[in-house]
Amino acid sequence: MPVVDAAWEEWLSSNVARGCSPDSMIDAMVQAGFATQAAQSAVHRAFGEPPSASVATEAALAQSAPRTFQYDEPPVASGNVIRAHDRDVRVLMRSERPQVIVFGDVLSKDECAEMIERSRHRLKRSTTVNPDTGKEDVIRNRTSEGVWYQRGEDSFIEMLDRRISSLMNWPVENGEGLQILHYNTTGEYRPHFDYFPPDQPGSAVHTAQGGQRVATLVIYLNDVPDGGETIFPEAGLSVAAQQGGAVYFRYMNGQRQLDPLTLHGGAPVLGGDKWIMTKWMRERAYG
Ligand code: PD2
Ligand code: ZN
Repeated sequence: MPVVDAAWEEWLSSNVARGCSPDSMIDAMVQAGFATQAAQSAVHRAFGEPPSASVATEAALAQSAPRTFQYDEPPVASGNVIRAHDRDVRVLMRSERPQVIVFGDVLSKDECAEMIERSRHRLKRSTTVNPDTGKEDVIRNRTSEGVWYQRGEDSFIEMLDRRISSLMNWPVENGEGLQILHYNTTGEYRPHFDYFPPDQPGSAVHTAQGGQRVATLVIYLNDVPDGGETIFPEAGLSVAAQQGGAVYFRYMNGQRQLDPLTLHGGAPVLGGDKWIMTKWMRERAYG
């Protein structure tokens, strides 16, 4: 459980000295697992402001310390091979904290090629959710192009939706439509959370329908010659893109807590290009 120990005090004073804004520091502490009130209180103190009446003492601070994320059982089946609707999928690696599973053979080579060919002419520059407004912005930290497919758009997409839902063991109705992303050489997706941060005003627009995102499956549609790994910088994990393989990660538990260790990104593509297909699952039926 994060507490404002000597290391955090050092972090607070050096960020104040570097001229960081209080809001950016509070955001960073919340992302590291602190309760918003505890983060606000520590940051205001670091800026030399007197504690407000509502968050006065160290005791109050300790009490408002966040409950750490509780790792409950993920829904994905156990075993080394999982029957996913119409296909046997191999489990290559499992991590418990954060909950990450690497799969092989989620799609065949032909299915990967078919998804790429269908998508090539439909690509549009990718957007990211603006945390303040909830609107989609084209921004620098996501250099890729993408296309969305409606759930069950045709029989091929429907089969993939069913296979993925079966593998993630989460209802097909709770899934967002599949998204295809294409990165050219140098393209990347800087580290981010796939969940909508509850303390950011723009998130409400996105969670109004279907609730929070609970888990992601990123499927690699081609072998990337160099770079382009999916990275989890807080966990020190990196997953290489191999055609037909996939990485699953789960960030919301049964108590609706969110796991900050699932911070992840797409590392820069150093050679060739990279195609992925992503499925995000929600708490409830979506769309
Ligand atoms: O391209 C990836 O590996 C990647 C990494 C992180 C994709 C996403 N996130 C995403 O689409 O959310
Ligand atoms: Zn992501």
